[in-house]
Amino acid sequence: MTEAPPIVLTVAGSDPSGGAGLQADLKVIQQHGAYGAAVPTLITVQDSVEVGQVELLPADLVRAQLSAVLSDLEPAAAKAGALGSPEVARVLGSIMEETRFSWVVDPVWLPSRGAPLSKGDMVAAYKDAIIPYAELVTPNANEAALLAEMPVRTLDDARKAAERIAGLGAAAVLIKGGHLEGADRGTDLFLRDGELSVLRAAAIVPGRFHGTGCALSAAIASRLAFGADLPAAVDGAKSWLAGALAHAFTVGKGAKPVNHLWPLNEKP
Ligand code: PXL
Repeated sequence: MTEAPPIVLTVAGSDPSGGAGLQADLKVIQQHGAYGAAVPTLITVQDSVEVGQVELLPADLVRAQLSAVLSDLEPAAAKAGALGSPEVARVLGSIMEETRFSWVVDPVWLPSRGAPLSKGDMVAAYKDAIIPYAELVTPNANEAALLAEMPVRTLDDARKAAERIAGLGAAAVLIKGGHLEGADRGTDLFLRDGELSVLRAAAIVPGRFHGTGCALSAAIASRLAFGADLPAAVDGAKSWLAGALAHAFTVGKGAKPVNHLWPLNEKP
């Protein structure tokens, strides 16, 4: 008989081009050998070049989906990506408060390529309802600046911001340093139990990519689901992501998606 793999739940937006959001998360979860469950929060109209229309799903519909899944399946870990509205964030937060598995929270508010993915005061909703129940929050520098209410331009700023975000109740913080001055792409700042570390990527892969943050947070959640502790899950996910970037291929006219199925679809 087949042994059941751990279940990883993603709560995120739909990217029909398959590079980011829910579709990407499911591929990453599957590549890690886990079983993916997926609750959509919003629908984007997008291709590999840009995000056009964004339609937010009503909070009651997201609540109903979460109730159905969680009253039946038992995830071992979960990730939250784009939530779209403060109402959805508050619905999810009230559910996170009740769950006993770990949540990796990737605050996705402003994609770099087009229409905003959220409306309303997401920062306040995350601070009140989401961050206190997160095992890990993975903001980029811009999102960290909004959460910490300070400019985040350098690695030193990021250190201070990570401490402020931990002060909001997150068990750990990973600030993705891609755009920080004086930090290489792939250099992130990790804060856990008062201990700060600078994590560097195994390799820096040149190019324009789509869905890097989604892939990283889904990989961390998948590794947690298999029982890794958080520092090991973060390190392992970063190495895995370096491979997924190195093996990326073009699918359309815009940025390349990371290779979610790496190393599964490498030719021997
Ligand atoms: O990569 C951030 C992201 C997350 N989720 C959805 C997206 C995007 C970026 O385009 O569309 C649904």
